[in-house]
Formats: sequence, structure tokens, C-alpha cells
Amino acid sequence: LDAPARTAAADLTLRRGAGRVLLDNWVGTSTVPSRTLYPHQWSWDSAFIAIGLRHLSARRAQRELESLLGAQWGDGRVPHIVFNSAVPNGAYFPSPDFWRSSTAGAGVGAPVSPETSGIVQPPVHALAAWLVHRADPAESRRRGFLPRVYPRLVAWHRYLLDRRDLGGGGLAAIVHPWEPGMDNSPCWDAPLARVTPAAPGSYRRADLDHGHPADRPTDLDYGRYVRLAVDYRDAGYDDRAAAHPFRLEDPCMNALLIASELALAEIARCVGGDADAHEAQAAKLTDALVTRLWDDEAGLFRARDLVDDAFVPARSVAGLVPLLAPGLPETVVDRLVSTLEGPAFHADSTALVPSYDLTGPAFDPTRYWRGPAWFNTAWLIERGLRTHGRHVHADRIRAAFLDTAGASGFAEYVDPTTGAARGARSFSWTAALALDLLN
Ligand code: 2M8
Repeated sequence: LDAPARTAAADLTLRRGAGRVLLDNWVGTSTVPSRTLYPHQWSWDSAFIAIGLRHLSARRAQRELESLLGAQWGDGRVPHIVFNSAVPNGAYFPSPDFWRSSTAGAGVGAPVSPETSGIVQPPVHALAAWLVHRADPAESRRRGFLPRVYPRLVAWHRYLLDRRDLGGGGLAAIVHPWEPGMDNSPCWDAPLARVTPAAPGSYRRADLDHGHPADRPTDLDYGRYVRLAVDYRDAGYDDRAAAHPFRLEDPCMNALLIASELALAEIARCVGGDADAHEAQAAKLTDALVTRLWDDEAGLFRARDLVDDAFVPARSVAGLVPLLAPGLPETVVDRLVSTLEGPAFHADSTALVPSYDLTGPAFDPTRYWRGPAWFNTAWLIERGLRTHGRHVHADRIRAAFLDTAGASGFAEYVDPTTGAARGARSFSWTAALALDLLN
């Protein structure tokens, strides 16, 4: 099926709307994901935002990444939230007084300021830095952008490859459902069931001030998120000391690490680093990804639970994102494309990619990462399809993305069966990635 044609007028309207969202959500040195729901700086959001922002202002896009990397910890971790001290404490939960990074994380090099969370998100940053550089190489050179960010990005990857190789198989593990960025994915149901939730009265969910309860994780989920975060904090955020009762290898996280290692190779060529070492690392990661996470029977990658060393049963969009890795065996690429076209991940009515198996027992078209279609994963899959020369398919996803992004008011996510907007509106990465696909 060919993608439906879009008109130049529709593209122009979309471009303007997307630009407006990014201007409105810019807060001086970074961009908030949403003015209402997420009033601070988020790690992978900033990377996606920079990828779009580079088309409006390369300088701003550089600052977006620099401000995030400025909050890096001594052990190399890039925190998943950098808190804006001007925002009232109750505006978002968990707030700085919950994470207590500057004190609790001091042993592993948390900065004295700003306050941050203590966990991480997927490493899209080196990929973003390289794309930002390429948007305006002269401005990048003038500001010394690549030489400044390169050592930080290297340290960030080293953290993931060393401290987070909890399975010993060469992949980076996640230790909290907030880390893969897909908080309440059915993939985490079984591993989370082992976690005793924190007492309901011990915290207040600020997300429900802005988000509809049917669109958000449940209270039971939150109780478990809080318990895991508190225990990590109480272990000083030290990966050598923490018990990590929730530990998994996530395919999306590791696919992004591969794409970012390859971007680091490009950056290394510009700054006199060791490009070959980054390429070798990407190849090693690709082998480990296929060996440890490829499920040939299911035709997609799966998360591996390191507690019982087994695949989680749920099939999610995270298992399709490894299309981004250029070194995948061709047979794996073919299977992934078939899965993408099959009944589990192709919504006939909208051509959108759901976050979770449309035919799966936990599918919910409105609840966050349990079914809704998201724009960042669509962008990653579109890019992955092009990496492997599957342009017809990529065109179809691009068209569905652009139509739905505009029609939904740049929604955070949409019902994959109808395209109806859910979650926040004027959401930054939706706008940023729309802008990127238009360029
Ligand atoms: C969502 O996660 C945050 C916690 O980090 C939340 O629910 O409060 C996820 O969609 C995540 O992927 C995203 O980075 C974040 C901000 O947009 O929101």
C-alpha cells in the first residue's frame, strides 16, 4: 500500500503548529515535555526535542543537550529528570525532596546542583548530538559543540556498559520501569508483581492533577515504582550496592545504545576520538542483542528478566525498535517487518504502531504504554525501516505519523485504533519529531 499523499498546505500548517509548541515549551536552557504534566527536563525527551529543534535553531538544540549533560553524575549516568528549581515542589511527583540526589547520590558523584532523579532513560543523546551537529556544522564548530559533549557521551555509555551490565552478557539493564521510558508496559507486569508496593498514603500523585486516571498508570503501579526508587536511593544509587530486585534487559534501550555508539563513531571522527572502538562496540552490542533478546518464534525482540533469566511474556513495540541497528541479520529484519505488518502491530484503521500487541490480553487502547500509539517509537521505527531500505513501509508510517500528530493537537499518545488524542496535548517530542519528518 502506498502512503496517502499530503498537501503542501497541510505540511505548512503542521510545521507552524509544531514550531509553536516548541517555542511555548522552551524554558530558557531546555524544553519541558508538557507545560502541565511534566514541568521539568526529561532525558530522552530532550534528545528527541533536540532532533526537532535543530530545524528551528541549531543553537537552541545544542543548548538542550548541553543543559541535560550538565547534570551528569560523576559515575557517568545522565539522570532521567533534571529539576527546575523555580517549579513548586508539588507540581510533579516524585519531586527533588523524594530523590534527594545531591545528598543520597553523593557517593557516586551526583552534582551538588541541580537536583535530579537517580535513574536513567534510553541513550538517544549521542544520536541526537550528531544530528544536531549536522544541521549546522559551522555553528556547531563555532561553539565547540562536539568537543564539549563527546567526553560526556562517552562517560554516559561507559556507565551503561559497565555498571549496568547486570546480566554479564554485554547489554545494559534497566532497574526501574521509568528507565525504559515505557512506565506501565505489560512487559513489566510479571517482574513488578514481585515488588511490595509502598503504602498508598506515603506520597501524592501529582500526575492526576492533569492526566485522566484512565490514561495513566494505576495506583498499584505507582506504589511499586515508589518502592523501587526508595530502595535504590537508600542504597546511595550505587549499582554495586543496590539489590536491584527489578532488573531487565530491554531491547529498545539497547537498540538506542547501538545507534548512539554508531553516532559516537561519527562524532569521534570529527574530534579525534577512536571511531573504530565505537564501531566495534556497536557490533558487539548488536551480537549480544540478537543472542540474548531475539525471539525467533515470536518474530520480535523481547525483554529478558534477569531475576529468572527468561523472556517476559508480553510483546511490545520495544521489540521492534532494534530495526534501528544497521548490523542486524537480514532474516531478522524480514521477520521484524512481517511482525510490524501483522495483526499484533498494524492497526488497519490508522496505520499507527501500538505500544503493545493489539491482540494481547493486556491491550488497552487508552492507558499510556499498554496499547496507545506513541510518536517517538513511530519515529524510531520509521528511521529503522529506512536504515534497511524499506522505504515504502517507512513512507506509510511517516504519513500516519504526520496526519495524526496534527489532528491530535500534538498529543502525547493516541488510541491506535481511532487516532483519538490521549494524555497531554502540545507535547514536545510529538511536535519535534513531526518537524523532523517534515524536513
Ligand atoms: C513518562 O514518564 C514519566 C516518568 O518518567 C511519568 O509518567 O511521570 C514516560 O512516557 C516517559 O517515557 C517520558 O520520558 C516522560 C516525560 O515525557 O513521561
